Amino acid sequence: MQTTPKGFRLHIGIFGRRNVGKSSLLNALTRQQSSIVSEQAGTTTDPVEKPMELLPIGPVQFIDTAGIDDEGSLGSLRIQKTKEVFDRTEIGIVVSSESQQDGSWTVFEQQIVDELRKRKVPILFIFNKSDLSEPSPETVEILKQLSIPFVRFDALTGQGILELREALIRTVPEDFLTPPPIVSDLVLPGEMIVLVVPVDKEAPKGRLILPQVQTIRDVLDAHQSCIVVQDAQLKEVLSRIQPPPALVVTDSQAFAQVADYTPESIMMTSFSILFARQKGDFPTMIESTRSIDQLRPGSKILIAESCTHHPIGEDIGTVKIPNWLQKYVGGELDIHHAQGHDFPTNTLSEYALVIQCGACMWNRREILSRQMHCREANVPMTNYGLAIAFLLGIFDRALKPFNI
Ligand SMILES: Nc1nc2c(ncn2[C@@H]2O[C@H](COP(=O)(O)OP(=O)(O)O)[C@@H](O)[C@H]2O)c(=O)[nH]1
Ligand SMILES: [Mg+2]
Repeated sequence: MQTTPKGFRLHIGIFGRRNVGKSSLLNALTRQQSSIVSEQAGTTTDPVEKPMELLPIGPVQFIDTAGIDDEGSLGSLRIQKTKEVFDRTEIGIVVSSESQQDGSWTVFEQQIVDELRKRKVPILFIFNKSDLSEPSPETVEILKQLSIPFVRFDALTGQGILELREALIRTVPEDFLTPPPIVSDLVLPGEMIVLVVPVDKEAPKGRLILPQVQTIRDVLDAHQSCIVVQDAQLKEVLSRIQPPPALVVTDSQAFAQVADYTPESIMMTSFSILFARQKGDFPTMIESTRSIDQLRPGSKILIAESCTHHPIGEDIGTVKIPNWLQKYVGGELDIHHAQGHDFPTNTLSEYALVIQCGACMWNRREILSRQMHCREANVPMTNYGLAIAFLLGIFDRALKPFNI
């Protein structure tokens, strides 16, 4: 269970003011001391992430956050960290309690609910400390108005845990239960797919990377078949397979060469483009890619990479894409980089374009959130595969398999 990649887990964020019992609730759900519980407000600092198997949903990732009402300079840093959690949350648990000062509904609950609703994240409201107090009719009325389900809970004894679990399961978003296929719907039953996986010095030793493995698994799940080759073998393999394969999927690094080797009659795309469809709002990302034509020398570009790996040699994000971009635009660009969950949401409007990596380790919600932030700031956002295809002049060809 622990080896399920993070991006597959349903991310459940736990939000609320300090001392309402967020950490206690997480501990009651996981029956382990993963979060420090304290009578002193402000004990949880960084978000605590806790993976578990929540049947029948499967693997989930709980994220316990610091109180949204924290004061002081350290507090504002905690609030910033908590706000980042909104972007990867797929279900939002809002914990409150009638026994808090000011009752169970304050500007803070309103603020949390607003953030979650803005992202279309389903919400479950918990009246915690039900051993001490009853839900107030006023808060219940607000929740009904907003169509937010709620349960009563006592995190100290676990009273109400069954109702809480059931309510959580009812709140699971549909697209998590049925994620779109990666590649298997792009070919007909019986048609062959060729996957091009260059093994260069950036390839990890002795294994394949996640998007490649996931793509192979998707082919197998659909009872289809594929051949995996390096770019240097592609030409020879294509000449040998009869009937010819329906689709070639390549690592973006080898895009130009693979486009060259693959006859026009065979469809072709990249792993990264498959993941643009799986992880984000694909039509919007395609449209945004075309704005590369509006770039001018000096334009400010943000290249966002989800993993914090150390770049080796001709790294795609730090060397290759900047080179292709500057060649296309015909001059120097002002290129900036962001890594991991850091994303400059406050200064996005300064950029002319955001280019996001395939984000294979991330959940769909986080990519959709980034697209939302970009839309709000009026900045087009594309991804590595789409941008590379565009820059190499094979954009339409790489999108042909998707029929859009
Ligand atoms: N009586 C009662 N106390 C609770 C309940 N849940 C949490 N507490 C207590 O409230 C305090 C704050 O809990 P904690 O989980 O650290 O709150 P957090 O700041 O929201 O993470 C602790 O002293 C807990 O023991 C509950 O359901 N009933
Ligand atoms: Mg806490």
